[in-house]
Amino acid sequence: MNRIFSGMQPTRQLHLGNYLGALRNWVALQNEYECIFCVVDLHALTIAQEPEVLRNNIREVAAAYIAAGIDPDKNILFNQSFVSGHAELGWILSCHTPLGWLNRMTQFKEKAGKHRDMANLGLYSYPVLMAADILLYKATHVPVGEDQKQHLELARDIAGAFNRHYDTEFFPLPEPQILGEATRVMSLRDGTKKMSKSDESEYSRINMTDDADTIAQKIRKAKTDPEPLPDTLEDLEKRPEADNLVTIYAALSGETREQAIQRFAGAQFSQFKTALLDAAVAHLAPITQRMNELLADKAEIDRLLRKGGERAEAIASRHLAEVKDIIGLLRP
Ligand code: AQP
Repeated sequence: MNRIFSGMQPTRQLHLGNYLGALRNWVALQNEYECIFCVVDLHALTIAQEPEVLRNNIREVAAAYIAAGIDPDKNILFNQSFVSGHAELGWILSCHTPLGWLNRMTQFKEKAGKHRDMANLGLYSYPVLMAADILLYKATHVPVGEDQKQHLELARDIAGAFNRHYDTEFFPLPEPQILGEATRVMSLRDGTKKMSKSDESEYSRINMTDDADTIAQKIRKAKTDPEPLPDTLEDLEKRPEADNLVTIYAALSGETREQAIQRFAGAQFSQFKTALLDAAVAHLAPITQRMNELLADKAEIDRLLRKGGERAEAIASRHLAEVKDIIGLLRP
């Protein structure tokens, strides 16, 4: 059976990178797979959180999923901390993960920066918890943006190590699904840096909650270069900021990058940016409006998350019991 698991951290507001790199693909995939979509709130604890802000961010991410088109009845939609099996399997898998594998993770190096000794253990072992999230449901496919590819490879390695150690085929090796034109959306301020929730500059990203004026301002201020747009992908790829904006346009308008570059070959950025911001507003405005409607009834979001959590728990507890049998733990 093919089963999808994927999630997003409620660290701050979701942005266009999260949407184009992952969420939009989930919406399309929900018709082909059995899907489990999670708000990975335990992962959010790897950075300092204000309890009330975290609570609201969890609801906001859930609202973004639903507003973007995820059906909470058809799919399982819940927050990670509802199911304690994530943390429990995370511990078990951490005992099967050599430190050397974690030392290779580039995201930890980037996020920990120069003060690696001060980074918390959770940030370091984050990819093991992510492996547990996926394997707890024996998910076969994981739709993510390109930045998560290395973590997905580690999840496969951990699943393989577990299976070999216990001479079993218990865990499937999960396949990454990196789909669409915009698998790595870059910062609007620097075309060589990923668009990220944690970037200090608000102008580096378009948030899913931005209104039309804010989107327009951010796109107008987006970094570009002085040349008009080129007419080949080859020339575009030498210009990171232009490449990023054309990629975003293509993804929003449902074209390929090749089609988008043909359409705007020789255009000045002022003209292109008007088309881009129109496409961004047309695409995001209905989602933002729906999100705001959903967020007006927090109790209903909490109810949906609880309901999804109960469905997730039923699968997770069965698999965790099987893992305990395999590794020799006595069950209550
Ligand atoms: N810039 C991006 N382009 C394409 N996809 C992206 N994703 C994230 N940024 C981009 C994808 O969104 C999903 C959820 O990501 P996450 O919330 O787990 O955290 P992240 O990957 O660490 O994303 P951020 O926005 O950079 O968050 P912070 O700053 O908190 O670390 C994943 O599928 C991811 O690939």
